[in-house]
Amino acid sequence: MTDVLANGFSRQSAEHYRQLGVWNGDTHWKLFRRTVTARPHALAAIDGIRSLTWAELDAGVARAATILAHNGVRRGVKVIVQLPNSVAYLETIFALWRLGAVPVFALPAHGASDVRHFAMHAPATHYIGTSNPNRHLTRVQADLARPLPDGRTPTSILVNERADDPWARGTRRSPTRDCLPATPTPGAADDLAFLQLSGGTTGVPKQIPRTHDDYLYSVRASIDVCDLRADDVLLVALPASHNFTMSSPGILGAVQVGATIVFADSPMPTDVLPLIERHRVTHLALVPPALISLLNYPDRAVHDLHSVRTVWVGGAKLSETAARRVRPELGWNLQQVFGMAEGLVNYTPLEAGIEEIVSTQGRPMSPYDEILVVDDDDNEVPAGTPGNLLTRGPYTIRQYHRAPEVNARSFTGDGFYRTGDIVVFRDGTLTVVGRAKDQINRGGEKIAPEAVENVLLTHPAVHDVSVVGVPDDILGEKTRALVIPRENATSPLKPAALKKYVREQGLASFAVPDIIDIVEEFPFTGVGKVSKKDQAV
Ligand code: AMP
Ligand code: DBH
Repeated sequence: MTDVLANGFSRQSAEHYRQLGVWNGDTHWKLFRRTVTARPHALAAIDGIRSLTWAELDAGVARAATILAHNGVRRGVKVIVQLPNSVAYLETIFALWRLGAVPVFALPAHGASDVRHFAMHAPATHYIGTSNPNRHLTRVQADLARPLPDGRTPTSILVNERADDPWARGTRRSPTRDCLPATPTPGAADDLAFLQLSGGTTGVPKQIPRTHDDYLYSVRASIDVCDLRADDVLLVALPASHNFTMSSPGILGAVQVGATIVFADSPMPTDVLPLIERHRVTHLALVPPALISLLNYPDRAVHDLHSVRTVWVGGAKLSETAARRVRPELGWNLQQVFGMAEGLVNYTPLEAGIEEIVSTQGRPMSPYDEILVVDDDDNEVPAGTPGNLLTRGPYTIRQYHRAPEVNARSFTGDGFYRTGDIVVFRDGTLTVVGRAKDQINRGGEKIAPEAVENVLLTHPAVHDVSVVGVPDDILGEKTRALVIPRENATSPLKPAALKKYVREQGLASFAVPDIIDIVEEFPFTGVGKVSKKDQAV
């Protein structure tokens, strides 16, 4: 037994949170089974194809576990999950937890080089993807069929999430009678439950190790501040495996209380509005651009949206102007959510006054969240003064997965996570005023400029590049790349061709620069460093 858990907590601090009762020994598998037992005939999950009760979902999970076990998935094995929003996604993750395996979450938008990196770094032995890939995912799956740099080739298991029986056929071995999984083999509460993704500030996304204990506490705390109940209906419109969608209070919150989960293909009004009306949706989570699209959608009044009680908006900063429109124009409660896959989640309370709701990013959801706002020398600043947000608590990781160098700069000696956000902390509320980390927030999708720069630099006609975020009315930020061509390049560089090149190198689709400008030189700061600030205007 090691002295440090997968999430970086010492045995001693784990014991502390256990004694406080915030870590209560629950696991994702127990959570699921409790609801199946309590509400077998209630509606559990709906997508464009299927509609399942909890008992039916449980049967689907058992079936999925059988197939996965037959393909070598067992306790402790790490498995990349890259599936579209669907009931099959739920079956997959709970089947993995039933087997004690560890999901490694990827978004459908992640590209081949991201997914190969996840497979190397986790390391993952299996990949579960869709058997209905678009062009982008076809590429991901083809690239994963080539051996990784360490010589391994992960086993691909493709699921047809658009079929009545997603587990019927696919490129996998079918089970025989003698390989039915025996009793479930879920892990312990302080085991690694999954690896979640961070937008990351360096080259490639970092992997975030969360345990059952720490994550499920965050789900319970979310439910308390969001008042989610058994007869509620949650619309999942953002990618299912995003931390916001999973846990704030998200899919797992719905499982915890036994609410119904409805999957949408996308957060666009044309997908979301009919589903709200048809399924009497009570709650949904959106990133700011999706909320703005909904507010500005001309045909909104055609749909009956009265069933919605609350919309959660987070992932990137919501403008006060848009926030103010929610109640009068949609008639919904707004809860701003400022969260991070590393842990800390803040909500504006449902009962807060309107000014707090529209102009802050909320309050830490747990009384055990510790907040420090410091200057660049780690000295605390007076309340109300902007500073760097550091945080520690029962559900904020104390280390990234297998990344000692990143850990050294991302955490303080006493275990506080350096969020990279610049905030004002006043009367218990946090307002996000900026960002210290080198990261672009494109409507909630986090992009590491360095990763995009590294890809552009491999182009034979590129001399140098600099990637920054530029303000955008809808997304908050877009990406702009300044590219200096090589002097001896044979043909002139074209922005469209460079975009295509980036796409082909396997970066996530949201990381392809929105704007590429070919320039002769970059703007420089007084001391001769490339000025990213001057570029961003
Ligand atoms: P990640 O670490 O990739 O999960 O991304 C979390 C980051 O997203 C936070 O550290 C913030 O920079 C940003 N973020 C999330 N929610 C909000 C919000 N409501 N307002 C402003 N920024 C946000
Ligand atoms: O952006 C995020 O990562 C995020 C936003 C809202 C998050 O992880 C969360 C809520 O839990």
